[in-house]
Amino acid sequence: MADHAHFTLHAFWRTSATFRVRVALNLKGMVAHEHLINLDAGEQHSAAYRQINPMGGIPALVEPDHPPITQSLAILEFLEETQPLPLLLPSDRRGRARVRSLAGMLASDTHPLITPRVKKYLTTAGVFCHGDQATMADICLASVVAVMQVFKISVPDTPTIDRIVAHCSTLDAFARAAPHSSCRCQTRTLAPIRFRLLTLLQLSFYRGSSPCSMSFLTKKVA
Ligand SMILES: N[C@@H](CCC(=O)N[C@@H](CS)C(=O)NCC(=O)O)C(=O)O
Repeated sequence: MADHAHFTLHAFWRTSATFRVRVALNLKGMVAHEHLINLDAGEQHSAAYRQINPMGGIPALVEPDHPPITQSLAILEFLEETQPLPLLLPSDRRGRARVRSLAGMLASDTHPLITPRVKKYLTTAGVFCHGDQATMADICLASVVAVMQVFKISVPDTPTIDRIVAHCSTLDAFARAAPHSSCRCQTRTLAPIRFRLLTLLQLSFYRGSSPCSMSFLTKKVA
């Protein structure tokens, strides 16, 4: 096992971003000393940790005498260059682009709403996310919740999100754009569509098709 124990990984047991780095370290047979940053106790906001990552997010990988590396995907790229085998990126450039695209989608596009600082921000907002009229932030928030409702996915304990979205839905612009209102979908079609969505998302990873395309949602379910 390669000794990279001079690396310190600022980590917390529960987080997906830390998990990504741990798996990469394990696959590459690398060892890093873990330093716990207790997110529940708010240690990510301490002055000492803000020196390491001013954004207050974990993970951060620190190598003595070098600037800390934040952002889990940047850390994975760094580990890939430090210890190339086994490869975490395909050897062809199109394959690399596809894997980076999938990783970005999973780590960036789907990650943020559940992380404490975003959740906290959204639980201290007012009628809207920002100020007293709907902004792009409300449009984006409502869009995520609208699609989650279509697939009957709920996130408990988000009263402010619920309040903002409920308020948005009283506005004509939001109500007319709602999935059920614009496509006149029938509730009974949702279960097989949800199944198809999950299955196709899984299969697309193995077959090389794009999991981002929504066209399959409109196809008739056998
Ligand atoms: N895009 C960053 C996300 C970092 C991040 O938000 N980490 C979460 C834990 S998964 C965190 O530190 N949250 C602390 C907070 O929001 O206060 C990455 O992939 O490293």
